[in-house]
Amino acid sequence: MQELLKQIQDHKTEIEAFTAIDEKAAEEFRIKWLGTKGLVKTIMGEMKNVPNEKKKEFGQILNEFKQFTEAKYEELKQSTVNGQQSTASNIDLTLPGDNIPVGTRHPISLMTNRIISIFQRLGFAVAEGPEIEDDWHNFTALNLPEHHPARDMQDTFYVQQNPDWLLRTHTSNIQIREMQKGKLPIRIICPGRVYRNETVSARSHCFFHQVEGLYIDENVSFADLKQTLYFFAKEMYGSDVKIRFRPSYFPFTEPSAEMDISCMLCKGAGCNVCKKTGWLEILGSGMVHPNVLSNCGIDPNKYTGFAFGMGIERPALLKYGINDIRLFSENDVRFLKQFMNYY
Ligand code: 2NM
Repeated sequence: MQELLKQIQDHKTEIEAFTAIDEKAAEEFRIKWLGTKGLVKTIMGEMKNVPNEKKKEFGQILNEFKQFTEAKYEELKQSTVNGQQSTASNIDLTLPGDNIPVGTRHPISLMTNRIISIFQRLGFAVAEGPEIEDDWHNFTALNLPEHHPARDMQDTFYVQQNPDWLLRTHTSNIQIREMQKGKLPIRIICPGRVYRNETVSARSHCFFHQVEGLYIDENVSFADLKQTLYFFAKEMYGSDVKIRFRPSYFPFTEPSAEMDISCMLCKGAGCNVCKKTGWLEILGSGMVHPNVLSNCGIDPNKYTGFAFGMGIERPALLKYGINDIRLFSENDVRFLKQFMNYY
């Protein structure tokens, strides 16, 4: 009889210490102890060996053990509801949850991501590069003559300790670095922050954001440029938008063109935003100048390519109805949180 009492005590110790991490573990507990071949049944079967005068006493002990095991199982079941373990079975699961605030994407990131994903669908890959750049990658390689006004201290931020270094004035340095790697064809889209020494106002800032693109292969033509940018504009601004190309000039492309879309506010009738022209300028583009290709070690007789560039701030102002470019860099949460659920 002592042996039976000890066995029950050992079982209780084991049961007491048991914890279940999920519903499956709780079910395993039930099968082991309370199942039809479980240990509670087995130990109940010991009653037949108990002498008659002890039967009442042992009956009580065994009953109490059974109830103890059943109570433990109920507790395990409760603490593993929905497949999760709660540390205490007295947690009130009906209480409202903690409010954990979610961040919002910056409107400049939203705009950049939209542009990138359109070009990714055409097979362009995202490339990035340094914001602190040397004069050669920012200007010389791009066919900018020695005395071009962009190189002026007035327009560009130079690093004081070393005037060969500057803050990039466009993201073209990424394309230059990519071309230098010599792996062709190239089809890249290059987002990033750029810097120009301008007076900060509601309309312009000393840093802003750009997306540029580059496509180089054999037989890339101006028709490819037009059709790619045409597709982009329709995806970005809607299929009913009108598009026009105007001849332009950049030192790094020849020929060069700027692309306009019909003003989305007045639908071409003329308003303040489009300065009564009915058109909005959205990007610059052109066939990469042969000098730029050879500066980067690419044979301009074998390869041709087109490039384009656009600012992010202006379209973002238009799309989201913002009237001051400085809001983009002030990190005022009252401004930023308005872009909750935007894409
Ligand atoms: C623009 C307009 C036209 C451009 C050219 C190049 C490079 F590196 F391939 F020569 N990158 N970006 C380019 C051409 C940029 O922005 C208005």
